[in-house]
Amino acid sequence: MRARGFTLIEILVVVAIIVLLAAVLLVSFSGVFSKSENAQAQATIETLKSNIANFETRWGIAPPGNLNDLGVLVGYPGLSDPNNENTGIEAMVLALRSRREQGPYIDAPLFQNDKRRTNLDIDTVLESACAPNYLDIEDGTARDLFEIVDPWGNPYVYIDIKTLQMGGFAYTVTLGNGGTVNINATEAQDSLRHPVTGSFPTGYALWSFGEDGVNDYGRGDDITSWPKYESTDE
Ligand SMILES: [Ca+2]
Ligand SMILES: [Ca+2]
Ligand SMILES: [Ca+2]
Repeated sequence: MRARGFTLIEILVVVAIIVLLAAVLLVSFSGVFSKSENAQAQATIETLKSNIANFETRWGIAPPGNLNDLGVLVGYPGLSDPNNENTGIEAMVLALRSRREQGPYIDAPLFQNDKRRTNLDIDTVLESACAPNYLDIEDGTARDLFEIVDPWGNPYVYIDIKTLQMGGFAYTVTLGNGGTVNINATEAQDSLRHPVTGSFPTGYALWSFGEDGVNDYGRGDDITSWPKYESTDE
């Protein structure tokens, strides 16, 4: 019996199997990655939900979703978003930064994470509003009107329920890629109303546009602070 090498066919079969395995692994890994981004987005929402709950315990209401209402709440009625961009999340983050009533409430690791905390529309809050008798923002910290962004670089959207019920608001969300998306009251009210009960999420609505970067007002692939509605019309 003489030793023989592999035939060409045998080698080709082995190579084909290796290529197939690599392809399968690649596909399943990319699935894992997008799943882990969704999980990350949901985890950030859960963190903010618990921060909001702490604020709510002390102040009796969820953080206002616009700077005018936040100004009224802290006794500085002149407060407003200088550029009408990213308004909801900015007001919420600013409220959670207040040291009043045993704040700040915002999760420190989240707030200190430069990949999660940005200021895409480059705006600031008035210095006088940061004083101890108003917002009481920690001395020496930035006066930026920060947003918290999802794993795809887009700001979360936040609307408190009073603002949602009142309607009449409209502002722009600045996306991570420089694009913009309009948020308006009528569309928000239509989409955030439960298709069967007709009620809004309790207290506030906080959502990510999801992997597609398109605002579905909490439907589609969006990631939400409330239990997502079963789709009735899709
Ligand atoms: Ca802004
Ligand atoms: Ca901003
Ligand atoms: Ca979406």
